[in-house]
Amino acid sequence: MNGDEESEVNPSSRQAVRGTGGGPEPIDDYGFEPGAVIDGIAELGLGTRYVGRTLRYLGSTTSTNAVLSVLAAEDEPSGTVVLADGQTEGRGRAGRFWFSPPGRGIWASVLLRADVEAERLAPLSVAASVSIAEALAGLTGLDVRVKWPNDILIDGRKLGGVLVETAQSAGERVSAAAVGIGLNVNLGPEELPEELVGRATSLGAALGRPIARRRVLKIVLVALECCFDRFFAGGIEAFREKWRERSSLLGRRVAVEASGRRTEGTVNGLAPSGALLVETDGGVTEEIWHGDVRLTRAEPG
Ligand code: BT5
Repeated sequence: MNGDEESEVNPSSRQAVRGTGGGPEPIDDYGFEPGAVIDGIAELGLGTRYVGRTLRYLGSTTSTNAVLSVLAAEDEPSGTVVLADGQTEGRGRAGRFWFSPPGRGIWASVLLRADVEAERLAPLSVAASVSIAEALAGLTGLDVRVKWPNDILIDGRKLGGVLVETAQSAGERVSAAAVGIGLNVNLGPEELPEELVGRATSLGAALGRPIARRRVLKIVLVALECCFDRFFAGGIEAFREKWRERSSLLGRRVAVEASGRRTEGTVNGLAPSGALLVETDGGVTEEIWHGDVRLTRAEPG
């Protein structure tokens, strides 16, 4: 497949469903057979060293992170990608659901073999969300932002999220992780479940036209390999500058709820550890390690 073809949505003759504009649109097909094991580097022209060398394409599955965790116990190499057309039990952090209908987004997980302390791995979701946001902004020209720790946003609405889960560990050290990526690509506002209406968006909705998942997948996988290399060489430090540029929270008033505790204040940066820095009204800067961050009021002006 050449570059020109990749810039178009790859239509499937199998079925037609509603697209971003609400009218009938062909489903955006990756062009892989369900169950296929592909050399993604050759097939997608990734130019990566290990991410995507083995790409396992599943039609519908429960959760690509769950599938990858099982594969991690076997001989699967680092960089293996499990990609689904749709998920029935897509998950977010803390057991939350991840809406992943067939044909509408990138639902994928990458196996990362490492030998690293769990604490050092924790900010990888921050690094991955920044890297993906940058790549998507470069591809589409859209103002793609990040929200600590793992959200990818456009216009304050959630476009995607990253879920890093330990797949194998011994004591405090992690030897394999599943890096899950969920990105809404051609998901129309009318297709959203009620609780996501007004809170979620997609690339297609923001662009006003469909965009090929295959093309988005390619840049996401390239960005992730680059992210992993930089993260293991320089930690989250290597991403702090980019985080500041892309953050939707910097300088904003927020409330953070974590473990029954509420912190309110103004976000003033990302700590060298990857924690969110929030300056409270008492002038104390607190490091936030976990939790959900909410904007508390509109900024003046
Ligand atoms: C995340 O969790 O944002 C991480 C999402 C990771 C999903 C990928 S898909 C491939 C891989 N396999 C999996 O099973 N998971 C990963 P969190 O920050 O906890 O956000 C979850 C919240 O986002 C939910 O409670 C909803 O409010 C919202 N949400 C669910 N589906 C969404 C969607 N498609 N678009 C935007 N928001 C969504």
